[in-house]
Amino acid sequence: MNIYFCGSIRGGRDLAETYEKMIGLLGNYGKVLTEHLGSDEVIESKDRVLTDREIHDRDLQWIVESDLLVAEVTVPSLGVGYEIGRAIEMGKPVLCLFRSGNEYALSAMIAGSDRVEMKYYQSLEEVKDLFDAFFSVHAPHRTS
Ligand code: 6K6
Repeated sequence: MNIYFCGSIRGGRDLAETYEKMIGLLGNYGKVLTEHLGSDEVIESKDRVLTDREIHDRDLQWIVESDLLVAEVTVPSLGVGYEIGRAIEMGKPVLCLFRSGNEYALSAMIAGSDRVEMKYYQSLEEVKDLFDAFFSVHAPHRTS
């Protein structure tokens, strides 16, 4: 089970710690192809050596290779929105998570899409339950 996790990079890193924790949880269900999203240090060092074209093409290829996509959508990010749209076009299951009770507003293009599973959370405990529910539908016979 290949999992593509999305979280804001150039859109802002306010929730980087949350991304790291979510990536840790997702490791219980499969291989997270975008593990670097939880670490500012890794992003900083890799950003210097890859061109934007290389990042775009590699990430799109990873979406192709993924069984599903999980996106933390609280901090608005063009890249995350783009990845969600591309994954939908490819027919991948998409789970979007928005942390309630913060200063950010969620785009209607995500909140209003019937092609994503839109979920709201406040704690990581809730996220665990949301992951269990999502993977029990989309990866019911997983071995890892
Ligand atoms: C880090 C590690 C390797 O290369 C880097 C440099 N930058 C990026 N690396 C990987 N994915 C990226 C990078 N920049 C954007 N993305 C993708 O877009 C990620 O998959 C995120 O989900 C999303 C973030 O988009 P912005 O618009 O917030 O940057």
